[in-house]
This record gives sequence, structure tokens and C-alpha cells, in this order.
Amino acid sequence: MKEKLEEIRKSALEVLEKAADMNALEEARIKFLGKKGEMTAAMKEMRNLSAEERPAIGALANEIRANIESHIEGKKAELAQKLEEMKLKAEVIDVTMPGRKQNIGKLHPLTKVMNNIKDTFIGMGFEIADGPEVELDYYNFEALNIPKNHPARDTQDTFYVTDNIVLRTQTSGMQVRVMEKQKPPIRIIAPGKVYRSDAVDATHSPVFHQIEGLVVDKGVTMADLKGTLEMFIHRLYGDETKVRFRPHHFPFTEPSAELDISCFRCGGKGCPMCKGEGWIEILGCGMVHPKVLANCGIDPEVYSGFAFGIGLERIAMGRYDINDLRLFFENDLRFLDQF
Ligand code: 2NL
Repeated sequence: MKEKLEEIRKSALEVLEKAADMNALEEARIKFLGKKGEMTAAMKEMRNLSAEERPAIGALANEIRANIESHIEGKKAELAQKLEEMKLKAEVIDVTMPGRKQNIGKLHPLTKVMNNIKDTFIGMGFEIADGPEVELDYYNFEALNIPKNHPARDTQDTFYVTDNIVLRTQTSGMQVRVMEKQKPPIRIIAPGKVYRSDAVDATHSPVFHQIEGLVVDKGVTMADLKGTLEMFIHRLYGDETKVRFRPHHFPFTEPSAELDISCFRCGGKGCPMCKGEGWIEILGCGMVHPKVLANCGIDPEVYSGFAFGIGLERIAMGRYDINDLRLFFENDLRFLDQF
């Protein structure tokens, strides 16, 4: 009996020594100490012992059971620690590793120029008018003194949705809507996309961006137009920039003019930037035609106004020295990343 018990102890300690995880440990506990385990079976056999033998064997059995139990507890603690160590190892953070780079987006160069111009006019007390890109023929043409079959429709040929609905060729329609609704004084700019039926090349695109401006009040004169636009140019290009007005024709203004600035590259001496002229064309402007005011319900005998239109792409091309307008619309990151 004694030998048998020692046999169980030996084999139990061997199995426990090899136990690689908690499952193996639990299996061993059941095999040796469980209700149907080897120790329990051995204890049952103690009935067959004589009264003299029983106490010594009983004591031995208890000692072995305790011995196996303490080995199980010891092994359990050892495995738990191993598990904890493995977990810590897996969770280790190498603070010297380089971080993951986040690519931050940038504003499109046209957006930058647009924001710049908007800020300048907001600083002069203008408000921003917003409106539809798909516009009624009336707001895009008729109200602006460009009746059907007027030759100006050729220079502003656009995309027709129906006979009476077009993609706007200028943002003036928004300003007409404001004049219809709001009593002067009016001081607004109208920024946005406009459309023309043009083929794409380095200087033309069927969609481009424009900012128009409009001031209507009592006693507004050409001097107000010149003063306002000169201040705008000085804010955008610097106080040393010279401004000149050249007579021009638009159906919606009378008189009309184009505004040139002294070349920001050569200062007016003549260079490739200004094609040797010393001057660069920036925008079109004029005094709002009395017929346009009347069309919008504003009495041209009481009120007068001036208006202007700026093409953004040309301004941005000059500022960033870009020679092909298509670059703005191709969305090539190698281009966009530079601004
Ligand atoms: C250009 C320059 C211009 C206007 C736009 C305008 C708007 C209203 C009334 C009168 Cl509501 N005029 N806008 C005026 C002069 C020039 O744009 O080159 N346009 C083809």
C-alpha cells in the first residue's frame, strides 16, 4: 500500500512538472485528486488494511495529497506568471519607432485666390451673394441688356438646358436677384463657377471662376468705381502697383472699361510676363447701364451704380506663375501640393 501511494506521488509530480498550461494542470488534478482519481481509489482500499497499519498509511496518504495539492498551486502560480509575461511582451510599445505620417489636405490655389479677394471686399463693407449655377435665360442675359440675337450672346455662348434655362456665363444673375429684392444701398460680390461653350486649351476652359461686384446707391459715380477698384488692387498686389482704365464695351455697363495694372514682375518696364507691354489686364468694369437698373425695378433717375467682373484663373496664373489653366482642374497632387 505504501509503495502504491509513493507510486502515485511520483507519477503525479512528473505529470505536473510537464504541464504546459492551465488545461493540462486541471486534467492532472482530476486524474490524481478528483472523485474518480487515483488517490481517491487508493484511499478506498484502506478499508482492507488492519487497524495497526491504518494510521500510518492514512497519515502518509494525507501527506501525499497535500504534497500534490501544493505542487498544483505552485505550478498554477508559475503558469499565471508566464502568461502575464507573454502578454506584456506582446503589448510592448517601441516609443522610438517613427509615427505614421498623416497627410493633411490643402486649399486649392483657386480657393486661396478666391478667399483673398473675398476678404478684401468684405473688408471694404461688401456682402457675399449666392445663387444658382443653372440659371434662367432672363437673369443671365435679358435682364443684363443682352436680348435674344444680340451679338454679345456669341461671345458668351453657353450650354442650354432648355430654350430658357442655361448654365450661367457670369455670376450677374445673383446680383440681379438682389437688386429685385433689396432697396439700395447695395454693396455685394458674387463669387462662383461660370460656364462658356469653349474648347479646352492652355488659356480656355468651359468652366471657370469669377467674382463679380456691384454697388448701387444715390450719387455713385465713376470716381467711386475707380477709387474702390484701385484700393482693391493695392490690397491684392501692393501699394506700388499702378492702375489704368482702358475704354471697353459691355452691354450691361455704360461707360465700360478694362482695368490694367503695372506688371508685378517687371514693374512696368516690359518682360515676358506682360509680353513686353508693362501692363497686365485684370478685370472688366463700368457704370451699371440705366436699362439694367430699370429692369431690376431701380429708378435710374434716382440711383446709379458700378459693377465689375474678375476671372479668377487668370489672377491665380499670374500670381503663381502657372502657364496652363488645365492644371487647375486635373487634380494632380504633384501640382496641388505646391501651394
Ligand atoms: C467681363 C467683366 C463685368 C459686370 C461684369 C455687371 C453686373 C450687373 C450689372 C452690370 Cl448686375 N454689370 N457685371 C460689369 C462689367 C464687367 O465682367 O469681362 N465680363 C464679360
